[in-house]
Amino acid sequence: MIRLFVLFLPLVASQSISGWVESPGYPRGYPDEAKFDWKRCAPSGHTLSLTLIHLDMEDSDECQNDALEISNDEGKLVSLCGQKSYEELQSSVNPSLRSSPSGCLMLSFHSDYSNTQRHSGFRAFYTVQDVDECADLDNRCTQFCGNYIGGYRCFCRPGYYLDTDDHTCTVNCSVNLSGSTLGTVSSPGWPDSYAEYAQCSYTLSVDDGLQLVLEFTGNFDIQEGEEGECIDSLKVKTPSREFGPFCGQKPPPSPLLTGSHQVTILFSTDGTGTNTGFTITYKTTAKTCPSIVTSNSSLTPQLPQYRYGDKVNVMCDLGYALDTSQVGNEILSHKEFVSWCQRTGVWSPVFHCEPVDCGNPDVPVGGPLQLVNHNPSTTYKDEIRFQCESKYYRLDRDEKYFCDAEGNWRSESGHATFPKCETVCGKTENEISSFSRILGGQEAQPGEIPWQLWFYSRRGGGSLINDRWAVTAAHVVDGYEESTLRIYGGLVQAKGAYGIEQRGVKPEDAMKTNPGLVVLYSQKILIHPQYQRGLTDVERLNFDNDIALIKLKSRVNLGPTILPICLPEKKEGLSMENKVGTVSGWGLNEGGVLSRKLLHTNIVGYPHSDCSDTPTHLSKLMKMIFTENMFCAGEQGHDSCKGDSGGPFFIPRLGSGNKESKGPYRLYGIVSWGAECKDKGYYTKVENYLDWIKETIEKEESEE
Ligand SMILES: *[C@@H]1O[C@H](CO)[C@@H](O)[C@H](O)[C@H]1NC(C)=O
Ligand SMILES: *[C@@H]1O[C@H](CO)[C@@H](O)[C@H](O)[C@H]1NC(C)=O
Ligand SMILES: *[C@@H]1O[C@H](CO)[C@@H](O)[C@H](O)[C@H]1NC(C)=O
Ligand SMILES: [Ca+2]
Ligand SMILES: [Ca+2]
Ligand SMILES: [Ca+2]
Repeated sequence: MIRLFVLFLPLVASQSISGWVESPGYPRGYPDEAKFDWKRCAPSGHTLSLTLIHLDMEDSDECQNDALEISNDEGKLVSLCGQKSYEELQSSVNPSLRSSPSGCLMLSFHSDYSNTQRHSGFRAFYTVQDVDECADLDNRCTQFCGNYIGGYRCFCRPGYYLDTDDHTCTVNCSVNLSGSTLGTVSSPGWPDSYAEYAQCSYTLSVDDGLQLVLEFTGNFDIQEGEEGECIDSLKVKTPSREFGPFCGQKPPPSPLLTGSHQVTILFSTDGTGTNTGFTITYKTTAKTCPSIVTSNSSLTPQLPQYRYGDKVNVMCDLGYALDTSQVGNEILSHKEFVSWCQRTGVWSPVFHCEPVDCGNPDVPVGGPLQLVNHNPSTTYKDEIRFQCESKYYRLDRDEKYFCDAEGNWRSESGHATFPKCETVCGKTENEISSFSRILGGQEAQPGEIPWQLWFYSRRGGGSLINDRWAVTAAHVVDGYEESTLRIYGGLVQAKGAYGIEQRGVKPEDAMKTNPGLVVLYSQKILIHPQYQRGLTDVERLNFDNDIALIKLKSRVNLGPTILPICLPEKKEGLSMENKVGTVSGWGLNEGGVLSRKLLHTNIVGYPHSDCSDTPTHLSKLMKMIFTENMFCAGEQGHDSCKGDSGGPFFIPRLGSGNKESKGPYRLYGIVSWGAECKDKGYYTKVENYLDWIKETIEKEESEE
């Protein structure tokens, strides 16, 4: 038979846990200039205490000479000298000589150089004691506390278990009720007050075609704060929703249709209160589909509940449409699709209604029309505005456009087409008051007649009528329909043009030294179809319809020296008799030479009777035919002449066009022909060609 002998060793083997400590030489007396330090620490869960049983040292003020100092981890406890009896020590000193739990005590003794008499010193007994953690009301055990030597332990009442923090007593209230379709769930302890520090989780899970329905039966009483906040709380969670937290005395709306076949009931409590909790009866019912299939749409038919197998038409709301990338047989139109309620309570198929997008407005590239905001947002109800690139244009309609529900931009007043930038016509940048004619004319100032054009190669004039078109007389360009004509604008001194035409200066260079000069090129020349083309001067007896349109190669960059003139507003069948206007050009002047400067003069329309057929400039025997498409005008010594052909006759006379009542300048005549350059010239009556001009331009631009 084997016997086991067990040897119990002290807990702290290296240092004994009780014993004596005394001054050097005790009890015979301590020497001068002695120094003695001592330190002991308590094992964990213990304190160390010291009991002085004898003290006999030299006495001095504040123990300056010889002293015994005792301290713990928190600081000095006492500083001693002189004599004290055991009773004195027990009552006033010893109770304080204690370390903190698991802390240390330090003792320091020293003597100075002399003693008047012999002193025996001190003697003390040290020992360790268990800490009674349970005596501390702040011990963290939520139910019972048990002290033992070197530690403590929390205990729980029956039915509770100690949580992993070793202090909290809690209950096992989490249940997995998966598969159960009918039953009850109650707070732990029901119908008595529920457990403290509970974290209950009840898991319910049924077939995915069913939804769980919760009914709160019996009392409902969950601790609530004064502000209505939940101190303890009940929550019901499904994968997609959360109900609660619930608390107080009023049960949640019952029955609670969770819409889900998976539900977790969560109940959590704190350490206070005596409330009784809840009891829930759970059961199941078939799942229903939500009354919304997708946002921004409506359903037909409208039912209070949709069940498995129900079919609905889903129609996107106004301003929303199905994304065109979505495909499926169920899509009925760009706004509508069919969906079915599935057994699992979801709709299928589901397409999404997106806000209608009008896209970036299609503003013609390179034109004067611009968006005020270059990067607009372009979905349903978004707004855009237009502007023109410069002050030389004006919007024909200045209104806001909105993206409508069909994805089109539409104006406030319902227009589907964007506005146009029309050239501002018949206005000069600086109206110069002084003025005077060609024959008997005055020189024009830069920018004074900014619509005046000059065809050097044809020795003729023209007028700019918008940023792309000019008019001239048909006879000026007859035979040149196939050529690209160089046309000068912004010219008052001919030298810029002469440099280009006669000395081979490059147009770019000429423009650098003549800042107002603009060089344009014709793209297409359109002579009036009823003009008799290809006749020689000798053959010609008829200048009827002496008008041509010139389409320029590119948009004119309008500026102070090149601006268009307006056309007459409408055909009024006006007699030009006594109408005063200005004619301008580069024609022969009084000296019979071509002018090097742009000249202008004011003339007056003659009565019709004075304009009748008149001898040609070639022969007094042959008469030029006068037609309704002409008028004649002049003044003694003031007339247009050879070389002025194609140039403008405009009303009001120069210098008065910017005055509100008179302006803008309008092109009433085109210099056409005359017998002699004296006092009467013949002009094409522009008023008669307004329709032809409009239709021709529209036709040409629509073909671009
Ligand atoms: C409660 O649960 C804990 C941890 O899940 C377990 O350790 C303990 O034994 C249980 N107690 C009871 C009474 O069921
Ligand atoms: C509950 O039990 C079911 C089986 O009965 C299991 O599949 C499921 O994972 C469990 N849920 C939880 C939360 O423990
Ligand atoms: C469209 O649906 C979204 C998301 O549901 C919502 O925020 C928005 O208000 C809806 N728009 C309209 C016009 O109803
Ligand atoms: Ca001394
Ligand atoms: Ca203890
Ligand atoms: Ca509570």
